[in-house]
Amino acid sequence: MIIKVINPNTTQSMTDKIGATARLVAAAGTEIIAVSPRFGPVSIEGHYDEALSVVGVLDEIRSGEAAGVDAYVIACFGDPGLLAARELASGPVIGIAEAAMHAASVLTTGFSVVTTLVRSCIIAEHLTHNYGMAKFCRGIHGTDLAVLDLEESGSDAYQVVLNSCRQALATDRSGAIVMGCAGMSDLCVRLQDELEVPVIDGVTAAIKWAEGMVAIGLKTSKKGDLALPIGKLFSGDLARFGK
Ligand code: 5HY
Repeated sequence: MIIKVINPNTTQSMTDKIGATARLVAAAGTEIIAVSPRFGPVSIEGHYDEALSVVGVLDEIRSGEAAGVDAYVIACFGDPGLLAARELASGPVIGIAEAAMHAASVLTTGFSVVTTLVRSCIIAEHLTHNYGMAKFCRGIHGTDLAVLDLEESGSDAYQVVLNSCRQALATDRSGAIVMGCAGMSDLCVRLQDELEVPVIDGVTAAIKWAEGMVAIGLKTSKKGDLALPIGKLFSGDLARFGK
């Protein structure tokens, strides 16, 4: 099976890291294609960035459908464009926030999210309600690390995230940590060893979930709101997205 992992920001080093993390857990026979859109923001740290990243995500879904991709992972913790992507896709589309929260909810009765900027915490909070995970989410904590700080080798990002995880576990009385950024996917194993609680990365959780659904023949429903988009004219820069 082919799983296309879409990093909605355009930072190739982060896409390469996300791809490497995904390949570490992918089953034999699963081909991982990790991509960034050809256009969009270098990082997503708020509503504006997220809104403008969605067209790039949809462009990658469209080319994936033409290439016979079996499933997709949207590798940004805001799960940008998730429902619109499901309209276009025949196979399952999983968001990393959705996957991480659901995985956490079967491992503990209360988890904490540790993410990047404080200003993007509200996006995660909205998702906990959208996904019915609010009753499991005991707190969302911003480290005020910029997303691209996670790409700086030699930075103190790991220590900042570790300290924030420790504080979250104590303050929230939670039993697990959900990583609130795809750029943190490579920190999980080490954090889990140090914290001795489950530390859940959405990239790996989404890969295993997608693999499982493809393996049992499940596809996105084309009945109702996730049916293929209605063909119509789009103008200007979006003209090529129309019929
Ligand atoms: C992410 N931004 O996973 C989110 C994290 C965040 O560019 N990749 C990004 O801060 O919302």
